[in-house]
Amino acid sequence: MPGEPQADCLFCKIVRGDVPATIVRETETTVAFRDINPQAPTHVLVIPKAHHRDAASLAAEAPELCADILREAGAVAADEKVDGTGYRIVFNTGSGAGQTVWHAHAHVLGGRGFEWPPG
Ligand code: IU
Repeated sequence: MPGEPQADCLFCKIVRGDVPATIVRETETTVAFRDINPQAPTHVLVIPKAHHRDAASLAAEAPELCADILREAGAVAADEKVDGTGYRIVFNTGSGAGQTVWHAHAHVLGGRGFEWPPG
């Protein structure tokens, strides 16, 4: 069932506290924690506590959580003081785009310059 916790999902385990993570923010519906392999001085992942496999599934199955994630991404950027210079919110969606963890997540990247188009 969409939204149900998955026993073998790494991010569901982080939500449950079964896998350690450096959590920087938490709400009733979301958790934000530092990426273990940071690609920028600020690299935080914002995830829904409910399990949805990617951003498109999340939008279809629980659209209200998309707003929660974007609101938290902005709060992370403010906490990290990268909101003034600008930051990037990335949802890798599908393996061809680099998604490796099949639990929807927003990367919040900041603290350095960014190029367009992205790599
Ligand atoms: P992706 O968009 O699915 O590739 O992002 C998954 C991210 O999860 C990636 O940046 C990893 O470094 C990160 N990550 C993590 O923070 N903690 C972990 O235990 C594992 C992956 I495995």
